[in-house]
Amino acid sequence: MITLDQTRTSSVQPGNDAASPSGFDRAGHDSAVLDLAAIRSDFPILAERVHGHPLVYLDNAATTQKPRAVLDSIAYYYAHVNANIHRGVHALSERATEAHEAARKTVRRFLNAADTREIVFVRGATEAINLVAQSYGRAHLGPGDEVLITAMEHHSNIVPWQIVCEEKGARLRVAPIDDRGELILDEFARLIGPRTKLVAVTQLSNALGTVTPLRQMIDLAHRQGVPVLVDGAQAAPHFAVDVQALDCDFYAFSGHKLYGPTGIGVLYGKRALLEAMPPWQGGGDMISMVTFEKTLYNELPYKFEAGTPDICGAIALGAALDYVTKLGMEKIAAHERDLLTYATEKVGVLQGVQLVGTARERAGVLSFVMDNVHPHDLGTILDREGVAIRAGHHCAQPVMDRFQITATARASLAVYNTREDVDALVAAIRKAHEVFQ
Ligand code: 7TS
Repeated sequence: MITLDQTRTSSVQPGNDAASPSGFDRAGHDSAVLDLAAIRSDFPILAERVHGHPLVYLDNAATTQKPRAVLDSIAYYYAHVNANIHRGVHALSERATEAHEAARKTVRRFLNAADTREIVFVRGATEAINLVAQSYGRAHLGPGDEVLITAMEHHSNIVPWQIVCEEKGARLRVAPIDDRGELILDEFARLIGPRTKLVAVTQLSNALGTVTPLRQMIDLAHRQGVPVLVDGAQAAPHFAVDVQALDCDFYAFSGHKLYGPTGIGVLYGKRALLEAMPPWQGGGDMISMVTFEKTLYNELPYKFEAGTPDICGAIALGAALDYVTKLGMEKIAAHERDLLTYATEKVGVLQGVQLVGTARERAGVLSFVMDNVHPHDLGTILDREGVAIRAGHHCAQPVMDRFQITATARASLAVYNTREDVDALVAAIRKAHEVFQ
């Protein structure tokens, strides 16, 4: 078997788990366990300067930066492996196929799925959800049927359902959230009824940072025999996911928010469900036999992978998952929890600043608005200070409507962020406040 991850970076060397004697956790507050200086040196882009300032990258919910292990895996693939998969009889094609399938096994382990056939490579969370909507949704929805989502979904987990509901005469139901941005679980439970054919919910809101009570939601749906799709685009980068323990029926995530490249993502689906679902795209690789009269479809997961996939992307995603697994998802979660608490305390008390999304369970995301300053202007001023955040509706316009705002400024965290990054954010917000007063 070939391996594409021979370049192990310093932060993931064995025995490197102790707090750094120097660097970012000098005061022991960033993380008791992760060596943040070593981790940061794994990400070459963090050495960039922006408008004369060191880059402070706090737009990780949009996309994360990539560690050298991922960059090297991409370069190695095109220098030593590149060929099309599942079809060549030659050595390179075998190498590419083997590496691609090894990446699928890595994803299976990462999600703790029962079977590699349950792992479908797609372009990202958006495509994963569209796949389920177009395949499962079209097959199961009829007039008067319902799909239940929550009021904190990203557009990717709203619009695909609207499209299929419109086509089938089905109805989209929305479970409300409260003023903190928490799901109102009783209302959610009440909305699951005999017409509900699917529940599709986020595990972590990209606009509010709310972590949803997913186990309870899945139990409530399953009690009524309704399958559950989880949008894990924001959650999977921040804490360990176990699809068997969750007992979710589908789980979607994007590689690029998890330190992997853009253009690759994953749909996990329970095997029995995937087996029964029709393909959604036709083409090469998804068939076992084609005549003009009839086509037999390939076995799982290839039935859902028509055409030449992003081979290199899948392999590089495998490298990204290996990277975070070696760091330890528990340690990543603990570090980011500490950092979010710190950021919430520091930003929450700033003059003229209101946090948007104050759920008791939050991760990775700090959304806020500032008196008299549009989030876009705030984002621009922060950028001049080298601080990258996102401003806007975050593709979650219904969330903005719920809070009667049009946009927020959003700082979002990754494993390489430090208290120094948060301090830079705070200083830049203070500066913006001065400019606009
Ligand atoms: N679901 C959630 C919860 C998301 O936050 C996003 C992207 C998606 C789905 C779609 O992921 P994609 O990789 O298929 O595009 N969210 C964001 C964001 O918050 N800022 O930019 C993209």
